[in-house]
Amino acid sequence: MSLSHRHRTDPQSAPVVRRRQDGYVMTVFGLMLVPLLLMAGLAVDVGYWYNRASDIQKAADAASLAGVVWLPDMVKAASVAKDVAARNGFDDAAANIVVSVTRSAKSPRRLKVLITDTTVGSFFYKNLGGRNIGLSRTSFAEFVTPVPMGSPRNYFGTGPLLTGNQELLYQSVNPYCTSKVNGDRHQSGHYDPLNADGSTLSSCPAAPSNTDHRTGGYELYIDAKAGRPSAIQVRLYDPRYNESPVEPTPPAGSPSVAADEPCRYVTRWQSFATDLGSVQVVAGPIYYWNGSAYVYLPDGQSVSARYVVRQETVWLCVGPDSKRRSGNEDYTFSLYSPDNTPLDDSDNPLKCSKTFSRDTAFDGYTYLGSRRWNTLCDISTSDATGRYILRVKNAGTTANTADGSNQWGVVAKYAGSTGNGTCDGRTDTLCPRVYGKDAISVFANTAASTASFFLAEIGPEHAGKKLKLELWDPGEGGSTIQIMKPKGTNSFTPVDFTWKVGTGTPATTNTLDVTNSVFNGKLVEITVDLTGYAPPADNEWWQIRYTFTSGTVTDRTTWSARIIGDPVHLTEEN
Ligand SMILES: [Ca+2]
Ligand SMILES: [Ca+2]
Ligand SMILES: [Ca+2]
Ligand SMILES: [Ca+2]
Repeated sequence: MSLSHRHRTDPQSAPVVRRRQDGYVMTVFGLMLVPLLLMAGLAVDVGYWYNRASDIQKAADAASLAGVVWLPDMVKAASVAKDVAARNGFDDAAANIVVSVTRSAKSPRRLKVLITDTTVGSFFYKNLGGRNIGLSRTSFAEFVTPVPMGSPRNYFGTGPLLTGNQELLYQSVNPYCTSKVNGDRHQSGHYDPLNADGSTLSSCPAAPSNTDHRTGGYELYIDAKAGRPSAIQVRLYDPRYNESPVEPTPPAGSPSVAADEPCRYVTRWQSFATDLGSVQVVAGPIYYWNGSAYVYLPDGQSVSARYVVRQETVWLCVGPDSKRRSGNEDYTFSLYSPDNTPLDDSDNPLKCSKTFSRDTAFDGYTYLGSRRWNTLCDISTSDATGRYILRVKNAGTTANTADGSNQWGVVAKYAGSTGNGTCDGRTDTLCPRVYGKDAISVFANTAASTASFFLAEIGPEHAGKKLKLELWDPGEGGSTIQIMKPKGTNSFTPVDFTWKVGTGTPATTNTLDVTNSVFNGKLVEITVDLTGYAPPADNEWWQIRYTFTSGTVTDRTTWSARIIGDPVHLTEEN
């Protein structure tokens, strides 16, 4: 036992075994060396290929992000994308590099960049007889443009002018000194909640105290399409701020006012004697409605303590403006051309501009049954194609008496068109659409007790995201407001939404209760979940629906819409 034990531990016999084992290891190692080397080499190669693919992906991402903002200008988008790819090491001009830039078939605002390196080398694979491999990476970038608002057509703010297709709202910009409580979120200089009852303004600071004030005013876009058949005339309806009627002057004291101007309901101050026994007539025009005499305060007249003053709705056949006090305000309308920096609207070249004072004359032509028109300028067929910016703002006059609202509208019509030249961008690809950019300031007004207005265009590419709506000062005197999504060519259905005011608790509903003017001077923030959203192919426009039990929808308000998320971002496409 000991021998065998000793034998087994015989120092002379051990090397034999060891040699035998060493030989075995050497043999196995020798046998495995090639695959080991191959595997090690492959690991190095795979690592290299991985890094190379990562570099290609990064370059494709950078290229798609840089190019997408130029859509729909595909030539420019491709040029910028390829330039950025080249600067990241993937030059389309190189023999082994292909940079393909195309517009996504699924969204006009999505750019696809495909970068291929056809001859990615290797350290081992090639030496073992392998060939250079090709590596490709794709990137999709999306550019979320501001949500078009207010109108799918080539006009916006024509009130009741278009018989049979009435918008029933005007665009509106209040004088700078009109308190924000009266509905203008971005052009009122200050916010004095007391002013809603007609009290004298307590202040109107030169530097705006309204934190939502926008120095640049409101912005709209006008689409000038490639291949347009003639010049686009940009016509402004009643751009000046002046309530006085155009001829014929409504006959004072007449119960039925005749005028060729559109008649409308207006909210204005009504003065009664303190005992309410008889009507106190203040010097100035008198209009009749429903058998009672109503007056408005003429220039220079201030509200007297002798009167009980309250707001009433009356029917007038004068221009659309509402002037509660004597002050005047100039308004400037400016048109800017498309340029090379599509993400920045502040640097576009000025095409034309006009400032309208109280008595600026209308141009004198009759259009849509009215003579209250001024043509801003034409966009000729040789002018730049793309999105023109129309900017409107008040002059910022700091007279406390400038209190009211300047209603206006715009039509962008082809000079060569027949009839009234109106068109609908949903069915007419060459239609020079006019629409608000991110915020519209409007005066909704109809004799009906229920009315729907075009709110915003939400394309199917926004499915799964969230739509954020903001309604400033909505619905005084009304009952309910609903947000309607498109269901068919011309049909809509209310959506559920979450809403809140300030730091209030969010609530979910499909019908916002606005009774008792609960949102006077307040901002209602609404969020709509677009999960599963799939609009009909021919209608991506949402509406806002008002119901007033009193029988007359009237609201001076500012609406905003945007899609939550980064305006330019990478995305996926299946
Ligand atoms: Ca209000
Ligand atoms: Ca620009
Ligand atoms: Ca006006
Ligand atoms: Ca309002």
